[in-house]
Amino acid sequence: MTVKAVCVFRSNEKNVSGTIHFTQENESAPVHVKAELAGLPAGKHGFHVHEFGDNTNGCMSAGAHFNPHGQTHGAPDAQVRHAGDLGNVNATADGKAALEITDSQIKLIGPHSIIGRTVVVHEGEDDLGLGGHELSSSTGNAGGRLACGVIGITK
Ligand SMILES: [Cu+2]
Ligand SMILES: [Zn+2]
Repeated sequence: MTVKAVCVFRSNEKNVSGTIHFTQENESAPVHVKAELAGLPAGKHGFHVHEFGDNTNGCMSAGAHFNPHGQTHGAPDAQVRHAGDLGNVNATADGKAALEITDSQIKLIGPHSIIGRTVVVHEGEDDLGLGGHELSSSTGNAGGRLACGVIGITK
């Protein structure tokens, strides 16, 4: 049975807004991700699923990248990556970013479901683990957290 989820970035001090839709048709199918964001500085911004659905202290309470398999950080198309590593969104000069991907590591069904976790968009570009910075292998050195929202189930 198809499972659908949605994440909304609510109004925040940075005025970043957006909606991300996730769809998984069955337990072995990849997840379709469609994001439309606005209010971003032009350029690339790290885009990840983080571990917790906790925004008590803003986006910081979401914890680290969702990493149920104990891997190092990587690109969405890399063999070795955190499950939550969705790469970057790329904002145009008007501040809008659209992303539509299919991903085989995030799940909406089963023990490693991302439902109830948080999507974070970062200030800087995710170097996909290749930047040579000490943070490259944990966060992609993507900088602070611009906006976030909890992933919830929908119909
Ligand atoms: Cu992140
Ligand atoms: Zn990561």
